[in-house]
Amino acid sequence: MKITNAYVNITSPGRNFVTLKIETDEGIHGLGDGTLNGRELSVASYLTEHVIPCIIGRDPFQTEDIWQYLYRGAYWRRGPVTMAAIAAVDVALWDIKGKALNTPVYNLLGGKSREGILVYAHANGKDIDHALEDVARHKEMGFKAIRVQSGIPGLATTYGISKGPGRYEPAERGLPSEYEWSSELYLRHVSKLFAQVREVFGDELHLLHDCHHRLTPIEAGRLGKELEPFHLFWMEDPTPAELQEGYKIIREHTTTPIAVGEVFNSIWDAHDLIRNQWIDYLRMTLVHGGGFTHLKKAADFADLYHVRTGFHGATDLSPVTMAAALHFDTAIHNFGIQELMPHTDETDAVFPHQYSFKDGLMVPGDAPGLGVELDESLAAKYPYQRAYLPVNRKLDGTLTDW
Ligand code: KDG
Ligand code: MG
Repeated sequence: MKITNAYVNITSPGRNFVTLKIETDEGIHGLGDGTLNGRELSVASYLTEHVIPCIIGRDPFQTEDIWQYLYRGAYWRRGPVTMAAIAAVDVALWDIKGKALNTPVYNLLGGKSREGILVYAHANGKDIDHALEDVARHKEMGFKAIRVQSGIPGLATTYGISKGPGRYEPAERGLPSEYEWSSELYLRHVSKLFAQVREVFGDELHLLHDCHHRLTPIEAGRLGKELEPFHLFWMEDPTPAELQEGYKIIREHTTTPIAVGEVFNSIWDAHDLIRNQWIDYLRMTLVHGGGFTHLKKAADFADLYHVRTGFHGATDLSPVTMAAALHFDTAIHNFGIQELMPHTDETDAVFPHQYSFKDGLMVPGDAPGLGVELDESLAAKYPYQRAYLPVNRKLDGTLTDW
């Protein structure tokens, strides 16, 4: 089999998505996601200008060789744009392999290790009462694991909370908006939120929380310690992770499990975190971490150190990534949990898919390949619209991590 054609589709059914379609001489095609929130056109251009010309004529079954060619062959290694582009190719090729062999991708990754994938939902509210209502709503929908975020008294905006009545979406159309931040106000508030959630909902529910890279290591250690009585499933991205040994400080102060890595794009971003056992869950996922070929190696390495996966699954990861993640989650041994932030109905219509949710679990479906398609004529009705993630400033105006 030979790759005969490949092209990028950009569509915005509620938010922007970059999808690579690879076609072959046997009439089989595959899809890969290359969406990088707020930087979508860079990946599209990297694919169109630099990657697609190099893969035409190759055998789509050679996923390892093509991965190495695109990674080592570029000379310039890693980085979110490069790795999202490589991921788009890699995931599309595994989709082709599955379709050609008439089997779901999870069978090519080791077969079923479980019957259903534990997923966590997002509950949020402008204050604790509204957050509690949203937890109740998600519990009613069947979720067994729920991430809880709430507005912080004294701050007009914060991560994870919708500004208006609509659902929360991290990227906003137009140029970046500015949010405000105070670690002091936040730290005063979070344990009150979780004390109430446990009081109202008891001990059964798995609870998660995302600090979204805003604390220093010692602040994160303090927060983790304060949250111990509420036994969280995890505390996510407590501090930026470029300085991996920062996590040693957090680990020394708390037994609250730590998840990190949604902005990682290679195992080298997490090597020290894993081998020193400073984290419990790795969030780097397929679209930003180089696809199945690299993530399988990263997950196998993490398994040796008792680190499990907890893949990023926000709305900026397209249904192609969600399908791919569910195949991966089904097959690997050290799966932990999968994030689920549902897409808009328009997005689900543009990407018809086989995966489904029931009683707190998801399944990828048994269609050959990934079980997700792109309706290109519907996609054409939603042209790209510029959108950015917000930026964050401390109360004195200093720019900080969002
Ligand atoms: O593109 C950024 C979002 O995906 C991110 O803000 C969402 O932190 C996030 C999460 O945990 O889903
Ligand atoms: Mg996060």
